[in-house]
Amino acid sequence: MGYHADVHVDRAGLHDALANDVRRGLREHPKSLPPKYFYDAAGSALFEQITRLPEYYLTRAEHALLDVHARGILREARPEEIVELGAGSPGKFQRLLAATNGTPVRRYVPVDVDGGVLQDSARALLRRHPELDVHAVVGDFERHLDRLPSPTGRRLIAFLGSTIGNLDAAGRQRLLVELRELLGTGDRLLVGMDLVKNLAALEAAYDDAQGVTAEFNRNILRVVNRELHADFTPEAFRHVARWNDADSRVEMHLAADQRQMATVKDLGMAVAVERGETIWTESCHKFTRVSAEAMLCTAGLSLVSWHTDGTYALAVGAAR
Ligand code: AVJ
Repeated sequence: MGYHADVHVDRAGLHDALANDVRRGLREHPKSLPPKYFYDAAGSALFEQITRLPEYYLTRAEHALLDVHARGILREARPEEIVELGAGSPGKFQRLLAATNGTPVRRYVPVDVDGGVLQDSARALLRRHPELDVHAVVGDFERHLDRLPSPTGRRLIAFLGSTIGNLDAAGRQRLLVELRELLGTGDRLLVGMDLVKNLAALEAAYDDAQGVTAEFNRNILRVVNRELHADFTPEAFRHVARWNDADSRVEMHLAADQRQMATVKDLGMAVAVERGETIWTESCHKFTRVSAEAMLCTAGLSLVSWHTDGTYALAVGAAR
């Protein structure tokens, strides 16, 4: 009982990962930066604000689906422990816990790169559920899944928030295959994913009227400036969100209307962004039941159940 944390990534490790990703991403054509670096304190606060925007339906849809379907999902899965990947915000796990019926959930294993956030939400959680054992893993779910503690009973691995949409097809397969290997008989995987829908709704969700998403997008340059002593001018970049039909995703870019020079001091690197050039910061892939089932199947998983409001979906998978 209580709180325990295994730390597999610290500030120095995160700095090195950022340095490598930025060096690679800004040399490539097109230039790109990985979306995981949006989330410093300011970026996380902006994302929280996004989740409350009228245009951004995803979080509300997922919460509503969990409120309706979590009981049934847990009744079938009967988990004794829940592993949550990218466990930054506590709302999703709380909804799962509230829906527990029958077998009690004894252990919660949140995985996130932000150890501070994990500790804060664990503390709040333990105040309400002192019987719970919280075993946090401070790490990157794309790199540190081999460091998960061994299971203490039947497991549900939750990957919610449509985070799976940030990964490209190869990244999704890599992760799902790794998750499949972690699933024993009777274990379940719960994935929240956004669905393909009309273009206007998709583009509005990623380009809101108040410009919060634009600020969120530009924040990645503030992170690079601070962490790597760079001197990008975030305000000089325009937020672009567009639907890529061939790849079934909304892409976010930062577009330069004027040529800009910046230096990234910690990398000893000069970066020229030409007029009209873009830095690709995020892809948000959208699924259908058919594409989701195919994705799971290719990774050796079967679709146990599918819960949707037509906008968003919760998929429950198991190892085949
Ligand atoms: C946190 C990855 C699910 O893809 O919708 C929100 C991030 N980006 N607005 C998403 C995001 C712009 C979000 N995810």
